[in-house]
Amino acid sequence: MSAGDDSPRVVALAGGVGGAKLAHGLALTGLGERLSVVVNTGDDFTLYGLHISPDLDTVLYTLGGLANPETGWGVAGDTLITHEMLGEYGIETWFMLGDKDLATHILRTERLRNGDSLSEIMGDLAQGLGINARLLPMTDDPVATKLATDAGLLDFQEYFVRRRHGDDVHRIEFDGIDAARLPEPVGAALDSADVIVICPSNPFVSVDPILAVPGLRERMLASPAPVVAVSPIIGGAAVKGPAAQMLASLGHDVSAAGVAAYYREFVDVMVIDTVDKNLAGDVEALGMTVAVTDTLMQSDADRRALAAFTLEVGRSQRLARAG
Ligand code: FO1
Repeated sequence: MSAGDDSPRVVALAGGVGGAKLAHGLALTGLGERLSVVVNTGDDFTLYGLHISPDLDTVLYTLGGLANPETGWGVAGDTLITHEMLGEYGIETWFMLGDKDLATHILRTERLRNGDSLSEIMGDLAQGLGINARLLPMTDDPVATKLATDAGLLDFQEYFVRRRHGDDVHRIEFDGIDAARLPEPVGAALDSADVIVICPSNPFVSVDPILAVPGLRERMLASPAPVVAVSPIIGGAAVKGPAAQMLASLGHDVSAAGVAAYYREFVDVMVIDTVDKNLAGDVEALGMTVAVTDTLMQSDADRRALAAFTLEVGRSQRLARAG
């Protein structure tokens, strides 16, 4: 369905399950191809010779209505027959690849080997699943998130999956980021956006890598679009994943206000959950506008409602700017 010309052009920065859920909510508001989702690729890695892009695939499957509802990642109802056979051979199988999921990795790996870009590949996969939104990798160049912990410098999936993100993180690096080029579709989407949404993703390993792509942050700040962020922290805890633990070990306040403080240089409006409405004053004291609503997404209706709220907040911020 192509969106009407009156609907806003939206760029959403997303990574992980929470990010994919709000990106899905934005798509459910009927934005069609006026929604561009810029996705973190710092979690990408090679397994069994296959190029795995966990955050891109989580957004792909979620917008395609295929995502496993329990985990948020992987394909609903997928089987693990190949996974089990690998185990038969004594191969370490701590990273579970479903049989349907493998189709994505096989196709992506073959096309990368043929010289296609990650952007081209993901665009075709999205089209194949009937997705109108544009699925845009933050870069087509290799970037690998690494985490400095007491157990040493860990690759992302080693930290996140194998060690169940149990280690305290003291520093985070994005290997390859200095050479990462900004894809023109990402720059162009930021330039022409009416609103830019920072999805409720992990600030450190989902949002930061995207903003670290040379030129991306500058294009976002130069864009006339207001930047609206949804807090991934509700009531001092992360909905999913290590965001709260990372806020603590990296020295930030473990709250929606702590996330707001972390985002204050580039976010105009901070959307926080109703349970955190007592923090609204703290967020405003940072010089940010605050908006309070229910941000826990437990259904498609929740996703759509939060997306609509976020777009409305962005619209009124844009009107306020216009004066
Ligand atoms: N997360 C896990 O905790 N265990 C897994 O075995 C696992 C497999 C997996 C396969 C494909 C995929 O796209 C994601 C997968 N994830 C798994 C999630 C993944 O580690 C995270 O979604 C991101 O890397 C961080 O958001």
